[in-house]
Amino acid sequence: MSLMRHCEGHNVETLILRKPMSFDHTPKKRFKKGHIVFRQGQSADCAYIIDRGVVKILHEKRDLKTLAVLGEGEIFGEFAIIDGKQRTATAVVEEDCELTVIPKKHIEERIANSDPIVRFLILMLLTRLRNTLEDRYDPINIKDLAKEIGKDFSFLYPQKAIDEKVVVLEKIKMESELLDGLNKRQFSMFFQPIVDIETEEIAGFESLVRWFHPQQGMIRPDLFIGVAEETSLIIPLGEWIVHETARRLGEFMEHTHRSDFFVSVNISGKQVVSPNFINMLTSAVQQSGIIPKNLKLEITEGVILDKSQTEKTLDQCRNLGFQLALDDFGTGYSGLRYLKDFVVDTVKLDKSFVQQITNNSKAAIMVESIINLANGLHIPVIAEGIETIEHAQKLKSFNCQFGQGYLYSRPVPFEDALAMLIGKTTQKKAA
Ligand code: G
Ligand code: G
Ligand code: MN
Repeated sequence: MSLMRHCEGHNVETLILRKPMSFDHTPKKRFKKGHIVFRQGQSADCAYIIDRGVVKILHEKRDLKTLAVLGEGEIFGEFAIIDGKQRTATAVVEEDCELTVIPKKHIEERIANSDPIVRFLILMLLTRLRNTLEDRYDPINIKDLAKEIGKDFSFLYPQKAIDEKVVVLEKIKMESELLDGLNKRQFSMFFQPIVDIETEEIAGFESLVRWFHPQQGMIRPDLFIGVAEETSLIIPLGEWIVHETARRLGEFMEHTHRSDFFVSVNISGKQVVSPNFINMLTSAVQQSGIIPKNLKLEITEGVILDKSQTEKTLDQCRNLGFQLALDDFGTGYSGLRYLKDFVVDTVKLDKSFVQQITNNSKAAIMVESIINLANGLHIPVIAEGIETIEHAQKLKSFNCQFGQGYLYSRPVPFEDALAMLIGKTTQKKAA
């Protein structure tokens, strides 16, 4: 039996006498008592906000059970827009109404731009609600829902095809495991040497976080830093990273007498603008007994959130004696402005440029120009992602002072890094 016939079988004149409205883009609509604004089972093209009057929401399968009585300021008709399915119920004017029409497109656009997990949760909720209304139990197919929100979560599982596994919930799971992992000390800092390209001596290290997950083994930061940044987890994680890096820097300093030795630590944009950032840095310095000058803060231009707040805080860091490095230089669009307006101690040339200098003449010209520019400003350049001797030789011919990459060493645990430092030169392609 169709919903319509079922409804007509009931003796509710108002439902039968008046036709449902058709949508014609008028922003305001006025309706008399008894008018059917829309009917259960119809397709939906808008939602409504009640400016005046009362609207009753009825369910036609439950002897016209009243699901809700809505008044001024309330919204209705949004369910079917959100999940793109038919109307879940019928809306009848109970007291003369003035309604503002909210076009489907406006809601759809907001949903499309919202956090995929929020979208997923809303769709799940609506599916459950539809099940309850219809007194049925359709199992909720998470895979289909994931497809509906159209988001590719394969970045969490790059080794697996997206439809092999239900990955939407994996992201929420990861968030909770991250916090647990932090409490259970599953994180560790690795260190990748930064060398003087001319002498191949170690000038410093970049500290890079690793997560040793009890089931999944070692997880690389590009898989979880983004998740941590989307939540506020990056704040406690980032705090641990800074403290641990500072502690290890202290240990390195006991074995090297070079005052210009440094360890650089990646700072996320969200961390810089967190209210406790400067206190956190100074307490890390105090607890580890290091000097701020030996700690270099790597900031990626792309992650800078609140520009003026970020710049203010970075200035404070500079005044406290910390060094600043512009990470992934070349990939953003305001890198040059930062060089002009900021005191930058180091430029880290992104590996996507460096790795093309031997086979792409444009990349080579750009890299040489960036190095000349930085040298002209007396800012040393660290070229990232050096993998071959040819990369290194070319960079040397461009007067690039420092390099980092698999040619010299991969990121390694602290003990291995210390051994390299004490041995003074790098062991090529160490573990
Ligand atoms: O070490 P690996 O190549 O997997 O790092 C990948 C990226 O993850 C780095 O380029 C860096 O942007 C980010 N990353 C690594 N370690 C840290 C860290 O300790 N803190 C932050 N915020 N990002 C990190
Ligand atoms: O923070 P940043 O985005 O600069 O981190 C650099 C990352 O790049 C490090 O985590 C490191 O694991 C990775 N890396 C370092 N050297 C090389 C390299 O020679 N080749 C490639 N592909 N990656 C590298
Ligand atoms: Mn970095």
